[in-house]
Amino acid sequence: MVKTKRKAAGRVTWPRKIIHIDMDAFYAAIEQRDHPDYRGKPVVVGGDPRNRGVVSTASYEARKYGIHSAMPAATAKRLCPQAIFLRPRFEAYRCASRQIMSILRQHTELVEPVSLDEAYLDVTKHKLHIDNPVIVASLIKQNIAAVTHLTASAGVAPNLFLAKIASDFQKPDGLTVIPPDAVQAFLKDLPVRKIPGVGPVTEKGLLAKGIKTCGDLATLDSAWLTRTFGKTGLFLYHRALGVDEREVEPHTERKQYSAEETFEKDVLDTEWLKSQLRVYAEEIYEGLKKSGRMGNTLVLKVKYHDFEQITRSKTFARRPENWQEIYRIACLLLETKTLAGRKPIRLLGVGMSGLRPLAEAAKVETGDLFDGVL
Ligand code: TTP
Ligand code: MG
Repeated sequence: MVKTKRKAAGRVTWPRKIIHIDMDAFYAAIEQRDHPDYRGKPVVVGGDPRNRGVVSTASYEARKYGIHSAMPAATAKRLCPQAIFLRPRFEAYRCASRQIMSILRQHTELVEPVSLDEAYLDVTKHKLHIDNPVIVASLIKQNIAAVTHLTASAGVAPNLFLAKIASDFQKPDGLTVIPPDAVQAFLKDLPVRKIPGVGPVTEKGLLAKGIKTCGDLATLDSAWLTRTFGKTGLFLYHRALGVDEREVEPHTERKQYSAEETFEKDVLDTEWLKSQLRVYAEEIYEGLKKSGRMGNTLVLKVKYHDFEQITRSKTFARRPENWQEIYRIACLLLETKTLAGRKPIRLLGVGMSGLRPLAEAAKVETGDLFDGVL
């Protein structure tokens, strides 16, 4: 079904040739590269396990003990006391990231970096006229290994979401191809949770209706899915059929990072709105940290039931060091600068602007931003 050899691209016609590259255990792999003593050992990069630090990532040796990103570092220490615990060195990670992105641009200008260690490429028209995208992906992996001494996993598919699933399929050092003629077979047994964007809550809603796989989703009526799950229903239906029309968008780094949602019903309950702010705050904090940046201004966006839209912002004295700080300021703005609780709200969002590389922010502002935080 999923082919990993070059012949996979064979004679099939590719409507688009998309590659997703994702580095393996990125921060931890760089630490092992730069400190030969750490190779082959469990390495955990993140905050201080003695404080309230959180794991940024763990080497594959450490993952065997159940350690993973976003876990409290103290829990990681309990699971594997002998692991090597390190604070992040963002400058080293950004340097490797720049090398990787420049290798990708040797193949096409259509490169969309998603975070420091992840990017999409559209190689439908390859710069050096290499037709077979599997050969391109394999060359990229070799180039990255030669220049950075790090391993990457690659996914090759006819669209972005399939390429992303593919790159994750055989980590580490994987190369997974989903040729156009294998898409349906690949999706048939794929658990819904594997669709990027489907988190635990959506998964639970789908499982409650007996929908386990993309194959299950594809047999359903799209109108029923839309009625039952709103906009998400249609999104899921398309993904289950292997449809993803998004283009690879080469961009400079985003100026703002945000999360927002239009609710199915207008909401008056302030406590419920605050529970949404908590979700956005966590998402924004983790997302920004993953991209190696942090903002200094929080923007709260509210659209009332009558479509009147307002934004309220607040600049932090120093960049937030955890999601709770973002959450606290968002709640403050909601409670003091909007009509929440008095006028029904149909859309709520939080954004961060004034984005800066984390290492730079740390140097400039506190000198020790990461202690006990990441
Ligand atoms: P990922 O690509 O999600 O993870 P990874 O590269 O460490 O491991 P793999 O891809 O092999 O599963 O994230 C890239 C880097 O982003 C990661 O090395 C550290 C950072 N990161 C965080 O700081 N916090 C997080 O919650 C996550 C998921 C990643
Ligand atoms: Mg990675």
